[in-house]
Amino acid sequence: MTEPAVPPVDDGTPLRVRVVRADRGALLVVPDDDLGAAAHRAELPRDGLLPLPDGTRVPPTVGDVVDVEVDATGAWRATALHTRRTAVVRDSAGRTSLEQAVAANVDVVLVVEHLDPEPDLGRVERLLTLAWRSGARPVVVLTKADLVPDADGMAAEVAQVAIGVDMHVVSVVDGTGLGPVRALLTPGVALVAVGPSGAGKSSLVNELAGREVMATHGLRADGRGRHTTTHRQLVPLPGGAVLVDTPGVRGVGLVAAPEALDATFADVTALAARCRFSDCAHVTEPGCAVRAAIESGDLPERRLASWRKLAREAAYAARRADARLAAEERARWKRVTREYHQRLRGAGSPRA
Ligand SMILES: Nc1nc2c(ncn2[C@@H]2O[C@H](COP(=O)(O)OP(=O)(O)OP(=O)(O)O)[C@@H](O)[C@H]2O)c(=O)[nH]1
Ligand SMILES: [Mg+2]
Ligand SMILES: [Zn+2]
Repeated sequence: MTEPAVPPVDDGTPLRVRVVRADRGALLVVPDDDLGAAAHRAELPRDGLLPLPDGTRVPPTVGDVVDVEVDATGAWRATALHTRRTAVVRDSAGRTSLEQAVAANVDVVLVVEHLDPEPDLGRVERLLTLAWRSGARPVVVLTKADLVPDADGMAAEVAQVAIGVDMHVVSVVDGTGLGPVRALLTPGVALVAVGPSGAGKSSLVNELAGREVMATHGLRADGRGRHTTTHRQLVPLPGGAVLVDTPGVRGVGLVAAPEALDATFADVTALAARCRFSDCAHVTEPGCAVRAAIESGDLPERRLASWRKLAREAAYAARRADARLAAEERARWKRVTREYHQRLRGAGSPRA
């Protein structure tokens, strides 16, 4: 991109940088103490992975703190990854890993959902679970308030599935609710916006940045459908906060997250704790507090169904992760055994 805002390091001390954008072979990075500086390219090792302090090698993601060194040709090379304070992680069907880190070291996850068309409560629950699991604080942002007659009434319905979560109703067209969102942007804070394609994530990012950083659907003239944003990018905002814009996804796979599910479905878990049987399945058991709440209208039936669906999915992801671990362990033993036999052959016949 542009010239580095910092002098290249040549005394062997690695430079601490933040990842603005992560592509296959290289990163775009800015100095960790000057996130508004011009981004610089940093090469990745051939396998695209960097070691964490514990030795595991993982692909770096947007928001990661990385060490870079300058090689003889003056190129920046990423050498190591700092431990992630928080990580937004989704299930990935990829062959090389089961999980994909969407963003690292964020403080707030903005769950962005449109009011028009109608908000999808199941999606909000799913993204809230993703947010709770990340270790960052979830905040719901309902967009396009200008397009609906009763935005607050709709927000009240969404609030029922966003327990203990702050919510903002906004419009970038008439400026509704932007003040409270701006109030989140304190110096040094990092946010990530997640939500469906067309929800208005990039529009919000541009509004907060005060300039056109990300392309939005409305500006595209080529008539192509949705999925305007195609890569994740960390955008510096006025006042010293940063915000990661992400491409909208149709379905975000959940990774195993029992505690995160408990947080998202705090109402269901609180009721379940009062069922007569501790292993109550909330179907026909006597003394089921969950069924009682559904019958009295205190708990929407869809809430239980939604909780079941996500819990099943998380359990499936956990089993798959276990199976993968087991397979890796078998492969490791195969390798160790083969090497042992090769050594034996090389050293002649083994002694007892
Ligand atoms: N009326 C109205 N339209 C909005 C608002 N916010 C965004 N839009 C429009 O919604 C469309 C999609 O906005 P984007 O910001 O590109 O949506 P996105 O979430 O970034 O979508 P992807 O990049 O595909 O994930 C654009 O045409 C915007 O102009 C709003 O508050 N009110
Ligand atoms: Mg976008
Ligand atoms: Zn029960």
